[in-house]
Amino acid sequence: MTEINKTVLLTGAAGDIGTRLRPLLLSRYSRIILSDLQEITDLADRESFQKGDLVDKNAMDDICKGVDAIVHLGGQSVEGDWDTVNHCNIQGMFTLMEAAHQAGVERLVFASSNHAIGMYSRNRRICVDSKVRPDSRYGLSKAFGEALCSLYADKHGMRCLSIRIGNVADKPLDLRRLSMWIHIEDLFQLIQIGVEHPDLHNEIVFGCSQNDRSFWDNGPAFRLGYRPKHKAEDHVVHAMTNQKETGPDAIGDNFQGGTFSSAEFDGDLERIRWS
Ligand code: 15L
Repeated sequence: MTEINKTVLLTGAAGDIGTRLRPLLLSRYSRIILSDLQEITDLADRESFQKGDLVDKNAMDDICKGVDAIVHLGGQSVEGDWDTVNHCNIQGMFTLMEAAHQAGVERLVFASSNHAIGMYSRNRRICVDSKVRPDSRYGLSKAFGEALCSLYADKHGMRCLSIRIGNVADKPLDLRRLSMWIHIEDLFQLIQIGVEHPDLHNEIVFGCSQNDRSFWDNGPAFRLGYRPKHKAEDHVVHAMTNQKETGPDAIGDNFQGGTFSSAEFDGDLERIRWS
């Protein structure tokens, strides 16, 4: 891949997706700044590490200096209590965004999540214009992040891409993931669109590979040039074998968000199932 001269900041770099992304980012961009609360020591030549708490404005101001694009994976990546989700994903992302704006960072790629729309029935095929329907406090924080991107794109001219990531793994893990799995190389393709596409203003796309059972119409991603290479159906035996072991979830199996939707559920299943 041709290397291009850009400094990319990767937040949440020590996590699973961050670790998978590092070699791909290195294959394309000249300088990668890795940031996380957990120290990363196995640095490659063009990688550097800056420890930073997302809610620490001084640290974020420092980290954003000289950065062309941010790939924001950092924060809380699963459901948590409100204080945790609020601290990491609401206050943290706001602090990062403000620091990025003040430092003149041109682009931000936000790792949003399928859980921003997880209360949709699996019978529904939705598009990015469908209203948000979070399945958890975590999903709610991702909807906030998408709105924050909209604000900073419209008001401050930042170019933003929110990727509603399904599930990143080597293979789809179960029946639900056959609909929303994404291979890391396909995710990287979407990230490249966020970092490089000349006409990007603010877009939301679904982060899924070429999945026959997708719940999502990913038109905006395709219009931006996304051409996923990996297919969930190639791993159907693996996914269904795992599914048998997991067993049913009477509530979660109705919803796109799965166990995130069924956790703490005491709503009216009949009323929402078809809405
Ligand atoms: C997510 O947003 C989480 O970060 C990840 O850990 C998985 O739970 C994924 O969604 C999923 O829905 O499979």
